[in-house]
Amino acid sequence: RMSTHGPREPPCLPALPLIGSLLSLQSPHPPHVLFKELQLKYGQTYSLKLGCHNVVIVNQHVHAKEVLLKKGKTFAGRPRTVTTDILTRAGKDIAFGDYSATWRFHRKIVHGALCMFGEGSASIEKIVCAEAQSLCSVLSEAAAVGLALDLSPELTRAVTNVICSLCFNSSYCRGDPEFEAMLRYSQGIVDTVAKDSLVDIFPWLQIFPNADLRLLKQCVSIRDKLLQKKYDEHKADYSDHVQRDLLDALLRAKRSAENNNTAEISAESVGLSDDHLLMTVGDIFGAGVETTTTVLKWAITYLIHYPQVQRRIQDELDSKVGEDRSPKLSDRGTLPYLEATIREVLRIRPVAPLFIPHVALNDTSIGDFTVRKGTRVIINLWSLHHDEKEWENPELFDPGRFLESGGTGLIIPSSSYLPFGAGVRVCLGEALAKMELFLFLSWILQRFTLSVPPGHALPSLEGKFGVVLQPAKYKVNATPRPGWEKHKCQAC
Ligand code: HEM
Ligand code: PLO
Repeated sequence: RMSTHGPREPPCLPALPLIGSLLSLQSPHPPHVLFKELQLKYGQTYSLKLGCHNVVIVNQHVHAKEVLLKKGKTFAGRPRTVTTDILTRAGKDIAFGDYSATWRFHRKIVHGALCMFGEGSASIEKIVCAEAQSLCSVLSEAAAVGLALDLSPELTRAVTNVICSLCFNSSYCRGDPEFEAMLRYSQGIVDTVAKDSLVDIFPWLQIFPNADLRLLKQCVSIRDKLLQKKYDEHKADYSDHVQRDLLDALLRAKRSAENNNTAEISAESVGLSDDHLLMTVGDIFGAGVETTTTVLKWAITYLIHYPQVQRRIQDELDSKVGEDRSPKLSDRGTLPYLEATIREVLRIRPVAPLFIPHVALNDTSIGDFTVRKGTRVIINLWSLHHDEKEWENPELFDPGRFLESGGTGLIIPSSSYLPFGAGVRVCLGEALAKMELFLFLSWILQRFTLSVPPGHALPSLEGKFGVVLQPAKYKVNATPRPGWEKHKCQAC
């Protein structure tokens, strides 16, 4: 028996040879909920074995911040798994790529490009507003004929076109077959990648026929063709003098490394191969679409459940923006209740409830527990955002918790709140996502009141677990608000 004073490992779930703790993980609940419940028995930080891999689960914010911030570099690794290797050509992207010089270099280029075209630039605001306009005219047309809509494809197209402009300087019209194909392959990927499915735990299972793996490979091959087409088009009319988008920024970095023919910084050695470039835009494109769309869908789902919240946002819009003009980015500071609502949606239904697993690059520790090199660390954001010690009534949807008591100033009432992660692996799209969420929601709510059609049940608040936590599909009535009935389709 180990001394109580010496270094000790986190409490471990029962584990058998070969299969590890799999038997203790059988549950009707999705993993983030199960991992939250297991705290009662094993404490806030515990470990388990998935196949032969040691995994530590962190359910509490002090330990989470130690992993992400204080020891960020030590925990900046990513595991290689069967499914993410298929998606990213063995980790040649940013999100699933392991910590390395190549990874740092790509992150830096993308960060620079997003700053230049994205965050805070006037052009991106114009792009988002044009998409919001087009989205609202689709809602108007549907309302005019009394049609209830599944908003998912419309929201996805709006969000896709924003990231499409940033990545490829292009966009899709309604019904574009390439867009329809994208919708299908992307859902296929979300349904099958990186959910700690059995093949990711036991790679040898690949040798057996497996429907999920087949679907993933099919979807990835369609995606790769689309990315390759964009890449070839860009290469064909690339110029050093104009930088239209993210892909141009990546191509420029590649050219400059190639011209700089010294041995240390050749294009290959810093990881600027065609594969790397393709996988990096693939990441930003995929993340740009699936995350923001998912949050918009959750926001609308909650607004339908809580009409009083919807009304209060509309009151705020009426008094601060009025009905003679559309909302702008510069209105963000004057619409705190909308901002608080967005924060609350990101709390109660985090897009990535388990983040992406981190890996310890050296022997290290979390709190008093020792952690060996190679251990996978899963931050359970669901536990952080539903921690009863940190949040009053955590299951309740209440944007008011992000407002000063009585006042209108915004606050973050608990440090157990990390919707975009933190540190070395923090989300690259946070600023862009927040801009889009603000503009799309303010445009929609200025013009429409959202509800389920009479006689329909309220949409489920239970998410479908995957690499992102998605709400179920349902139909929505968008009723024009007084003064907005007259506005017919103007944008198309
Ligand atoms: C990573 C959240 C939107 C690009 C992440 C992580 C989270 C997150 C929790 C993982 C952090 C970790 O593993 O420690 C969100 C949320 C979004 C959003 C809540 C929307 C509201 C976006 C957008 C983009 C993006 C729009 C693209 C422009 C990325 C990338 C990574 C990432 C590339 C991987 C970073 C790395 O591993 O180094 N995001 N994200 N995200 N996000 Fe986002
Ligand atoms: C979404 C489906 C796309 O077809 C491919 C893709 C690429 C990047 C992934 C994204 C998917 C899901 C959300 C991820 C993103 C990278 C960072 C982001 C995992 C699988 C988050 C929230 O961590």
